[in-house]
Amino acid sequence: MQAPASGTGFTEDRAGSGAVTSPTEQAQSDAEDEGTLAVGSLNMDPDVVNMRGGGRYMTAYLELPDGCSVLDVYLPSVRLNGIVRAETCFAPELFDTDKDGVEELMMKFVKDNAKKTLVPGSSVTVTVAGIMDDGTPFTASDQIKVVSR
Ligand SMILES: [Ca+2]
Ligand SMILES: [Ca+2]
Repeated sequence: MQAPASGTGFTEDRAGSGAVTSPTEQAQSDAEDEGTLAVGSLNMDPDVVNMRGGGRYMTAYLELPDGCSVLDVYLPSVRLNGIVRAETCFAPELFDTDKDGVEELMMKFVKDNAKKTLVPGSSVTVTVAGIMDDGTPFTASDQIKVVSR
């Protein structure tokens, strides 16, 4: 294997960054690295989804870590379980469903579309992910129960 020639610093840096960056260095670079994934927390409502049940929407309450405002979420980028788009017809509304003093953004997903990504089970992971206005990606997951009757 041949070492990268001088002048290919960009490639060299990219190749090395994953292997040699310590957690401390990673944290220090967060401010300037807009690509760092923000892992938030998610509260789905309802907690139990009936595959045959009614209701037009599933509601997701998204909380993001310190330094990220949920109001900066770029809604058209948001997907539930990688597929289902968040409805963009609702004005942003903030709640604090877990009463921890950090506000959550409410998002709605068409239930019939969300069901296509679900299988019955007692602990089914629902992930909501997207990007912020500045390009920072975020993800958050919750567990719900999915029943088939
Ligand atoms: Ca819930
Ligand atoms: Ca909260």
